[in-house]
Amino acid sequence: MSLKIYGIAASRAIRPLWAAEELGLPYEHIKLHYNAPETKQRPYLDLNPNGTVPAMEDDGVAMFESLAMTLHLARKHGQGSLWPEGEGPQAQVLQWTLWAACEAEPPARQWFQHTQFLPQAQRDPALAQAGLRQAQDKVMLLDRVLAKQAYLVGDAFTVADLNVSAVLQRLPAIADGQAPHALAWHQRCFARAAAQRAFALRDAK
Ligand SMILES: N[C@@H](CCC(=O)N[C@@H](CS)C(=O)NCC(=O)O)C(=O)O
Repeated sequence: MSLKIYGIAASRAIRPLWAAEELGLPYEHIKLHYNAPETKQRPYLDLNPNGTVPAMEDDGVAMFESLAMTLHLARKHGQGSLWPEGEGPQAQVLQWTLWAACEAEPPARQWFQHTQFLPQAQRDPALAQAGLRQAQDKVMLLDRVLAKQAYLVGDAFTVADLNVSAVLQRLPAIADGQAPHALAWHQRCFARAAAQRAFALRDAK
């Protein structure tokens, strides 16, 4: 088995890295920065024609899109654990993953970019505020769901929790003291040994 994950851990590469750690998979981590010129050139573009990180190679299969990578790894190696059994739970994994990508990530990203990521001169406080308000609505939705259950798909951690919590990595700052159920769930996800190992890669050289 050969698994390669391209992209520094302080990027969306954290998502497949976390999934690989959850599944106990051996992998090679190629710590490519998202601003590295190599990401815009071949041979990297053959793996990820978007010129972004992460990219992944699994037994010769090249992939882009971080959340597709976690789903792929979970389905391939995590049957009955990260990838739950049964059509209904599996449908919910897909549902929450697309929700993370389509509904939660855009406003959370807008808020983060206009408060922390972009150079000061490019930040727009109105966009930051609008992003925050929309991201807070998503966190409150999660809070209502997680008031009734410990995890997004039933009572055990699945790749749905990994995907949503990783996309809403900054949920505590977004929630701003609200959403106790979502906050507790987020803490449970990030306290996992595999999450700790993956996030520790951000400090590794
Ligand atoms: N939807 C893609 C987004 C990939 C993406 O935008 N990655 C950022 C780093 S987190 C990047 O490489 N940015 C550099 C660029 O856009 O040139 C995914 O989830 O994999």
